[in-house]
Amino acid sequence: MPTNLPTEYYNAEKRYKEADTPTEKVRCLEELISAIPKHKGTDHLRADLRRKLSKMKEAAQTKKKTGKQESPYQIDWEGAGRVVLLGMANVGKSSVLTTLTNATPKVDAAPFTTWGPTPGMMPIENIQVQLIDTPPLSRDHIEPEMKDLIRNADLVMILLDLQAFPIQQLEDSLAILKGHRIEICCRDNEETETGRPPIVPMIIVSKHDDASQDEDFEVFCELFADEWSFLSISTETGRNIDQFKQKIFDTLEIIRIYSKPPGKEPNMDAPFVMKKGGTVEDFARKIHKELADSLKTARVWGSGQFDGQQVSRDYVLHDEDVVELVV
Ligand SMILES: Nc1nc2c(ncn2[C@@H]2O[C@H](COP(=O)(O)OP(=O)(O)O)[C@@H](O)[C@H]2O)c(=O)[nH]1
Ligand SMILES: [Mg+2]
Repeated sequence: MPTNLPTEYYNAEKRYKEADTPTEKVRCLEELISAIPKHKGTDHLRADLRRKLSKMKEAAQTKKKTGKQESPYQIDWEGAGRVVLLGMANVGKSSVLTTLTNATPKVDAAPFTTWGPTPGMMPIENIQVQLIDTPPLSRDHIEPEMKDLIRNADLVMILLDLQAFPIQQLEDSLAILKGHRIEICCRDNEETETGRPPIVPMIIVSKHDDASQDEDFEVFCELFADEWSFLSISTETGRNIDQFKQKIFDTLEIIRIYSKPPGKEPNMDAPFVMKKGGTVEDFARKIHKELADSLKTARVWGSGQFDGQQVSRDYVLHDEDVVELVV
């Protein structure tokens, strides 16, 4: 075992040992491998971990295929990002899903009506984002697969009910997640106990139906103003729903790129979605790996200095750019 491994390696190793499911172990192994500095002294270690990784990937796959009953947590990734809705019972999680997506989970004033996760697709302008409704947070138990779902989400959302002691709910929700070793922090540069990268949730205050509740919301915000920022919504009256969608779009840090075949009009209805900071080369690779290899140059409409500007493969694209790849 080489001795000069960085701290990230040992942190990742700790997470690997604690991982609850094959899927989570795969993720940790990948982190572990990428934390090893590349030189001769680490060749063996890397080869060893790669072997482990490929075995673990198989295990994760087989588990998916042979599980007697397919787990409700095996949800296909769809759309431009995955948002997991968390919160205590009755805070309006299922209402968000029914109002904003095509899904139909049970909405009920009786607590604990949602037992498994339910996905739905929410349109935001011309893209779709996957929302996943989940069972209420419970101090006693959390499914290992639920932990995976939370840790792997693109965005974790905690809902609080403005009409039912939101201060207490925020404190309880955070304490429960911490208790289950899910590292929720209000900033992404915060250190966590396990060394895992922190999850920075979006906190949404629900059931802010009309102006008569403005004061309650303001008081609540003031209490936590140093740490968190909040958006309040109402699925009942539609209040702030557009802002809610916009906030999700912004937090996902994605851009939409339209592909323009040479000599043709771009298809503006079906953008490719990429991470912010993506380049022309990343875009080409998204379409086809070989296209990225044979790419010579590209033309850009939108963020360029002028329409149809010729740019190189490392040009950084912006939201709603139209790109013509030249091979
Ligand atoms: N006034 C009001 N009630 C809401 C709103 N959203 C949900 N509710 C009600 O709150 C209760 C719990 O909602 P539900 O979505 O099932 O909560 P969940 O347990 O977190 O999934 C139901 O009776 C809903 O009708 C809202 O925006 N305003
Ligand atoms: Mg529910």
